Amino acid sequence: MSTVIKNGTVVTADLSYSADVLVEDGVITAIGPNLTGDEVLDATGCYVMPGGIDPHTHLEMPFMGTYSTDDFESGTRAALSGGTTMVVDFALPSPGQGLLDALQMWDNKSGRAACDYSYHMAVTWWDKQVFDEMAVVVRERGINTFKHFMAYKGALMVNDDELYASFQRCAELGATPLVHAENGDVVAELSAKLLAQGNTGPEGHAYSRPTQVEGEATNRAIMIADMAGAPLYVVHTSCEEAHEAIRRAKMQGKRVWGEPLIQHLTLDESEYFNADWDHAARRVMSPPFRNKQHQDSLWAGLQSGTLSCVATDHCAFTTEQKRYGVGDFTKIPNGTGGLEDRLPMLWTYGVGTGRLTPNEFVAVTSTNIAKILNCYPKKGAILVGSDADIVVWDPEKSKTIRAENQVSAIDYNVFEGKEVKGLPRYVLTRGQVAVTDGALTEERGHGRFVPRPPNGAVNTALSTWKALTAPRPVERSGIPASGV
Ligand code: DUC
Ligand code: ZN
Ligand code: ZN
Ligand code: ZN
Repeated sequence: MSTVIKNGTVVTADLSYSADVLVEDGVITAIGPNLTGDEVLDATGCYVMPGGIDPHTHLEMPFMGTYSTDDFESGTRAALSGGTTMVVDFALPSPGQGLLDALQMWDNKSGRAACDYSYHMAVTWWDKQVFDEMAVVVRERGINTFKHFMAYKGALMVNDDELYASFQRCAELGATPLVHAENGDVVAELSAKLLAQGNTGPEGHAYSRPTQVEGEATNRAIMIADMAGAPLYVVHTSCEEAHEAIRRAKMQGKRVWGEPLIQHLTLDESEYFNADWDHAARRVMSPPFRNKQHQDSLWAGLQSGTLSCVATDHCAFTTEQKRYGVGDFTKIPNGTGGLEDRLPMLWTYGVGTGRLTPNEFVAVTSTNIAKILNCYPKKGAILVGSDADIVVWDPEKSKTIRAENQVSAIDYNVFEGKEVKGLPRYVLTRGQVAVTDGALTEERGHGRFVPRPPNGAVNTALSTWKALTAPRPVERSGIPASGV
């Protein structure tokens, strides 16, 4: 069976042009005028773009005494409904658990995925088993990214010696380290102090994680990656201090990428302060929402290219789960949703306001991350031979975001009431039509794992000084008798 998408404008990261797109057996087989196929999808007035790739989700993740509520089924259905055709989830070993053991747990969950997916492997502790298994993860499982938490002290956090060891191992294996960059020691101190002062409400979460904790950790991670000879991908960059560190590193020729979230781009800290308990707690995530100046910095980063990809960190908890933290903000499960709203929100607030071109939109929602993660042009492209992960985007279609209409399994939406203009007309996942005029027609379990081999192109050492200062014994004529 073949499907042809007719009369649309193909929009990729670098080109816009009129053409039909032919899909056969899940793959794009022709792009050009006057194509025919068994099934015809009308794209008149629409943009034909690579489906979105969300590089940052936590589906059915054990976390803070509970599990995130959207699983691989509801999460990937939510993704497809909003034009996202691939998610990259974090396989998270509990400290002491083997990496391969954790991967098995994730494999047991991901069989229900309706769209394609991949994993980042988290390094939450360090010893020889982790060192050895990292090679298996890269070479046999096709995972070339390792995530490190610099926060969540006493749980997921790794220290600087562990970061340095793991980053070096990534460099050896041709893998890319990722960091959640917040100074977990300072967060723990500030949290304890706030609670002792009687600040127990959700706003305490924001006070406990000022932008400095993120700026410091981002800078530290960049320097450690530099010494280890590894590139670095910084997840959920939310503030100017972190963006500044990334900008500076890029200007120095270091291979560092920053990933703002759609939540940080469009929602601000007033959500914690001018709100009732449930409203504020539902928006507790790490890093927290920031003020308008930080938002402006993130938009400037997307416009200038110093920030590379827009993600969601989709980690959805119900109101009931959020209420575990009544009386102690440190017990509110951290996380917000966004999988189905990322593309419409970024289009509305990015393209609709003139900050981004449609081509830049494709770059930051799909193509850039496909290249960084080394699954381009299978994903992130409209090219002959690419997977037919396609969104037919209607720039005139609009809606008001309402939790009662969402696909996600939770009972609220952090974007409630926002008007979005720009929505999918059709979404194809490896050629299968999963959305028709906004209605889901996806197939449970259609999703396949996307292997990502080591990426020689991006995995070059950051520093040129390393070559000049490689350790070698220095020949000296005189040896002091003792002491100095
Ligand atoms: N931040 C969140 O808000 N949730 C999941 C993990 C994280 O780092
Ligand atoms: Zn994180
Ligand atoms: Zn996350
Ligand atoms: Zn299928």
